Formats: sequence, C-alpha cells, structure tokens
Amino acid sequence: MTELRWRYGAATDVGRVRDLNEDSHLASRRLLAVADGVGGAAAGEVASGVTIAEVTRLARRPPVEAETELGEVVEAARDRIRAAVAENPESEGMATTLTGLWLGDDSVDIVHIGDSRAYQLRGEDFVQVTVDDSYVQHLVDEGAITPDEAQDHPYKSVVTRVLQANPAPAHFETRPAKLGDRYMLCSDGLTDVVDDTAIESVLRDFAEPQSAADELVRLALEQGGPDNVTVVVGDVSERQRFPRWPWFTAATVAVLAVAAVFIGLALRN
Ligand SMILES: [Mn+2]
Repeated sequence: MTELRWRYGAATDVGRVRDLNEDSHLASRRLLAVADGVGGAAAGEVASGVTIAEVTRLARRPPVEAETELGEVVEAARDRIRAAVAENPESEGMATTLTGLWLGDDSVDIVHIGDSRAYQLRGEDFVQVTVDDSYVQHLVDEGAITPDEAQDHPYKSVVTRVLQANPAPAHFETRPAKLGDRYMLCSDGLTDVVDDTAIESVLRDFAEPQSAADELVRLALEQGGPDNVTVVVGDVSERQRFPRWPWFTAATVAVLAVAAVFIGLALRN
C-alpha cells in the first residue's frame, strides 16, 4: 500500500497593524493545522498555542478512529484553555479557531471550528472545504445576503462558534485522499483581504508549497495586513521509501575503495 504524506509549506506574519501574532499553526507529514486565537492581553496566543500543542500529539501517525481522536484533542485543548482562564481570570473569554487536516492512508479527516478555512484544489476544481462559523455565513445560509455581500459586511468578523472554555462542538468530516490534491489552510487574515480568485491563481502558479504559502502571505500584507495572517499549503504526496540495502552496499563499497587506496599507498612506500 502507498503511504501518503503531506508535502507542505507554511508562512505566518503578524501583519501591519497588530503588535502580537496570536495565530498558531502546525505543518507536518500527517497533520496540517491553523488556529487563530482571540482574547486580550496575549490570551489569544495562549488559546491557539495550547490547541496546536494538543493537535501535535497526533502529527506522527495516521488516524485510527479519526473523529474520536480529533474530538479528544479538542476536549484536551478546551481543558487547557479552562485551566489557563482559572489561573489568570483576566483572560476570561480567550478562544481560538481550529482547522486541521489529518492525512490517513486513503482519507483526509477534517476538524473545524471558527472562521479559519481550508480550501482544496483538485484538477479544474477549487473549493472551500470548510464552512465558516460566522454571523455572515449564517446570513448567507438564510439567503439574506449573497457571498459577495458577506465579503464586505460590517459584521464579517463576528464568529458564532469557537474553541473556548464553554463547550461548543467542532465539525468533523472525512474526504477521500487523492494523490496530487492540494489543500490550503488559512486564518481570516488572508481571506478578509484576498479574494478566492487571487488565492486560486497563486495555488495554481506556485508549484512549491512553501512558495505558494509565502506568496499568499505577501498578498495579504500588500493589502494592508490588518490582521495576523497564517497560511499552510499541503500537497497529498507519496512517501519516498528507499530500501536500506543499496545505501548500505554503496557505503561498504566506498569504505573498501578508500581502504584499498591506503593499502596501495602503504605497499608502495
Ligand atoms: Mn484573525
């Protein structure tokens, strides 16, 4: 069986307005994640940081029971946020978004809460994989406003569900993993200022995940960088597996060749 892995790149920036970067992210062979923390006095940084720390526990292996395992990680993150608030009551209300993609051998398991996003590029198609937990998304769902109107709505930063001390369920979804699919995860610092068309063309034009992530962050900064911006790009790739013996053989031959030269020199003297 083929072993899949993410081929990834990631970039983050504090932006041009904020003093602190309260976004956190993870980019690894099995797991990609973005968390956008909110809360005064650096509390957002704590909320997103502990959440990514919990997610990191899953980063080295494929999922077994993805929804259960991701659910446990979300609850562990919530416990740590609760503990941090108990320790420092001023940070009451600290919260974070979480969007994570866990790559299995034939699946991509998605955990999502808040208004960070995941997009997928597959052949001709470019789609937003996650649905924002936001007030304007709710208005779009109700048919009250169009997606275009949502982009410039005064309440577009109002989030209806986040990971915080109070329980609010996360969304889970499983998709089939397909070699060559490209995914992009980002905080709203990108999508508030760069539209989907511009995002799609960067993801098509930049072959290297790292270059694509760097370019998307650059575009957000070019648009004024009003918020922290984080981008993680991952391509579904095959793990390169080299059998050990050719390397061992090559190393042995090299050692013997060097030894032969030395012996040759010694005999000549
Ligand atoms: Mn943000």
